[in-house]
Amino acid sequence: MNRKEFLKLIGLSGSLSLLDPHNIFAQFPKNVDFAKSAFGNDFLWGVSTAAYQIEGATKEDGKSNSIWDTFTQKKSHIKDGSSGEIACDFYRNYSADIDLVKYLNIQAFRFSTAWSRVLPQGTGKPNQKGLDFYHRVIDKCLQNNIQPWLTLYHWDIPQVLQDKGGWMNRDVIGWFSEYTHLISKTYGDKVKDWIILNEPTAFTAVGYGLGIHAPGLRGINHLLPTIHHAALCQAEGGRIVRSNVPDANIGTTFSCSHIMPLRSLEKDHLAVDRWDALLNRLFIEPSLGLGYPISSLPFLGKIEKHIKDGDMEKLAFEFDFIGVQNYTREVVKNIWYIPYMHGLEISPAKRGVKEISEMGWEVYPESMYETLKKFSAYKGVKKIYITENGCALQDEVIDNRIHDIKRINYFKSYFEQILKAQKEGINVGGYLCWTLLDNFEWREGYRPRYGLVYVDFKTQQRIIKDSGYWFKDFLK
Ligand code: GCO
Repeated sequence: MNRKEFLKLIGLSGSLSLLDPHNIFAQFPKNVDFAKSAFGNDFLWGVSTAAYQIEGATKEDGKSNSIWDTFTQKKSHIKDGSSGEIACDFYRNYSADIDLVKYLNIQAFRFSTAWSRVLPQGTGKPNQKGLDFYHRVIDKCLQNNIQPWLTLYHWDIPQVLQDKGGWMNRDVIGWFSEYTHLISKTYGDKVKDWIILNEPTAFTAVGYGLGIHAPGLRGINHLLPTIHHAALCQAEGGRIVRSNVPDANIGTTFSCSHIMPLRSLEKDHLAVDRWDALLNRLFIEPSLGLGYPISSLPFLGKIEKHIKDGDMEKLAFEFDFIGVQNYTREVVKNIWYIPYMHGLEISPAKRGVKEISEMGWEVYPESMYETLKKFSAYKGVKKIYITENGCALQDEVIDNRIHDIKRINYFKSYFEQILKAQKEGINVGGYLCWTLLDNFEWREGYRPRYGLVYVDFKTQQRIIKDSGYWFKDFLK
């Protein structure tokens, strides 16, 4: 089969066609390039970050410990024994870093507020120095004509609240409501784009189910109440921002993966259904009034003992947009002895896939199109922003440059898929790249680099990568 036949087969004929999209690390064909205008003039281009991953200053100006400060004290929890104690020192470098956002022609800067910086006790007396920091960040964005996008929760609940059970304790609804009220009242006159939770499936399942993220708890007795309370906070946070910031654009984000069966066997398709319920449906469907996907994932049924009268209605909130965060696909095989899921994701390496990121994730551009198609199919979804997407690489400095052509090709091949979705009428409002600066990649530490800008963590020097210059040129 020749290239033309292959492209026709996978429906990628025409001017925007690629070489074999699974081999995007090949030199990108020169005759294909994207003008920003192809996405529409009101398409928003941004970049996403998160407090614990970039700020550092974890004990400064009154900030108390978050669960990640505690979790990283045990060196073995993180693959390189590191922590976010310094990270990118964004707490001090925020002004120059936001100047970089401007220099790269990026229109929106997504950041998260650290709950333990503004409410060191979790609730009660605010820490003015913490509040003042985010005023400085927001004001710097506005001075640079950059839209600040504020994420309320990016995984860092204060340790003092975790000591009372954290997300497992139903009191978290009150705690989170107080925090959301404070932040939306404080910044609502300057911030119009709000994200309530970042990837609830990730922080609940990985932190309270598998135990490999903070707070390091395992088992469904920790996981199920956590899921329900996070889902209630997802909607309650929306209602609070809605009432405090009447002109707000309110959304929440979901980690999303395109899931495919390893074999065309009924039992592998059923395994896909179970993984899809956990990875994709678990939090969006309650927010749409559809309840939890228990029929596809029977063990979820035990969540019902945590549901009180009126909760099911309270799970729903009419978001203005949803944030889709897609990087890759999962390929799943039925394995009966795996508890609860009775299936496992078969790694790209085991499947003989060559294009793998530094996270061990397959580069599979079609996952973006399939994810956009899937989530836009929900009746209640009004608009989608891609609030995270990017490629982790090792990145090497050569003569003060980083020639990360693989990351440029990653962007182009995923952009191709966004365009394809838009052409089919899917309402995608923008793309916020993960991420501006190389930063603390949770359990992976600092090895996987995602930034458009390289960070030398010994000197805190920033070096714009070739992908950063490409982005700047693309967005000019
Ligand atoms: C996530 C988090 C980010 C990660 C990013 C790269 O989606 O896991 O929101 O904090 O750093 O996704 O893995």
